[in-house]
Amino acid sequence: MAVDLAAVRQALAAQRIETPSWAFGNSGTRFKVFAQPGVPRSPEEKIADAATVHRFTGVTPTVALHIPWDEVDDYRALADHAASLGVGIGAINTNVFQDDDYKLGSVTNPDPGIRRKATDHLLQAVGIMDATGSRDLKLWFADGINYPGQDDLRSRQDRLASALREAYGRLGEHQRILLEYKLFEPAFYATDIPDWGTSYAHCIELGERATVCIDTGHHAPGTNIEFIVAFLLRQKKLGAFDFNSRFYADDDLMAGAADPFQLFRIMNEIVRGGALDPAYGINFMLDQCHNIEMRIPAIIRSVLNIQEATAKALLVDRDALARAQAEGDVLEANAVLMDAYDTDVRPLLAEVRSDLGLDPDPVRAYLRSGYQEKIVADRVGGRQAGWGA
Ligand code: AOS
Ligand code: ZN
Ligand code: ZN
Repeated sequence: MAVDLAAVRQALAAQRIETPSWAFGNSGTRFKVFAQPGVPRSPEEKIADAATVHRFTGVTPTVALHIPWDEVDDYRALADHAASLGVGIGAINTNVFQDDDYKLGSVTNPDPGIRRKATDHLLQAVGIMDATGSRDLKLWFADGINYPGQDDLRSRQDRLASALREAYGRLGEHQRILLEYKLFEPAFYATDIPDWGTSYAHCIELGERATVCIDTGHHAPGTNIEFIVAFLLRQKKLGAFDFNSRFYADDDLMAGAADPFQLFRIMNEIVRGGALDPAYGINFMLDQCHNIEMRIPAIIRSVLNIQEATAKALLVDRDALARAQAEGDVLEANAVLMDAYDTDVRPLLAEVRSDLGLDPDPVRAYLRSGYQEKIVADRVGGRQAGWGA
């Protein structure tokens, strides 16, 4: 077997996954938000929960913020607070979708005053990155239109390009833009960045520090996401993932819950492209909402699901695969891939965790730890993540 197990263990120990601050707060569908006891009352408490996830997983040392959901007076102090708990501030997510002004769009709005306001928010987010030391400005625009003729599709692209250019121009040398796309919702006729191709084209226009963010829930059913991964890696334009699971649309369920095979195929392309190492620069983030399940163990579970998909991808016998592919041996090539996918990697990951001084079963270790009971007792009057707030 051509797989170097020591190297696999090392790669798994070095893997990094970023947690989203909003996943620690209450969230729901548009029908109901079911409040959970122990919900964080402040950005500081969300960061404490993220630090707890890192304490049990060992691979989640950064937490993404969402502005203004995580607005504070002193961002440097917030970063210091995070550091004191053993984590760092990750991507800064902007919010140009929850204000009445944005009914007809944010940076693509026909009203120049509203475009200015939205663009200023992007610039403000870069200021927050300066204070927190964040590398990534993550942009998702809810912009789009509901009816043919409602606005001019092409002018909206021009307005989008000009706002992006301004934000890009404000970036420091080590900062980047991660540009997310989404097929539909909240706009139902045309979204201004509906697919990876649109995001990719805007990123090319901007320059090398603008890259595409793939949210796994943002595609039409049946989309071959691993193809997008392979293509963008080849073009050096893949910057990040928002991992989550979907059964229907943008469900934001736990990563790896709906289709672990798809997650494996995605991680297989990542490994094939040599892009797993944090030094490569891809930000592997979660973007999830835990509406009915306990949040912290659900986030830990999601991390474990990604680790399992990654371990399987690392176990693919690349030499055997290349040989079968070169010989045109369709069945053997598929069998090599499936052998890796069918491996039970849980014992391997348990060993990796033990070597790192972690409990081999992070979900159970968390549930035993008493942290959940403590936050339930301590935190009274927590607030929602922001959706529907
Ligand atoms: C929205 O559908 C997107 O997935 C964004 O990533 C969004 O910013 C995130 O869900 C938190 O708001
Ligand atoms: Zn997302
Ligand atoms: Zn989404």
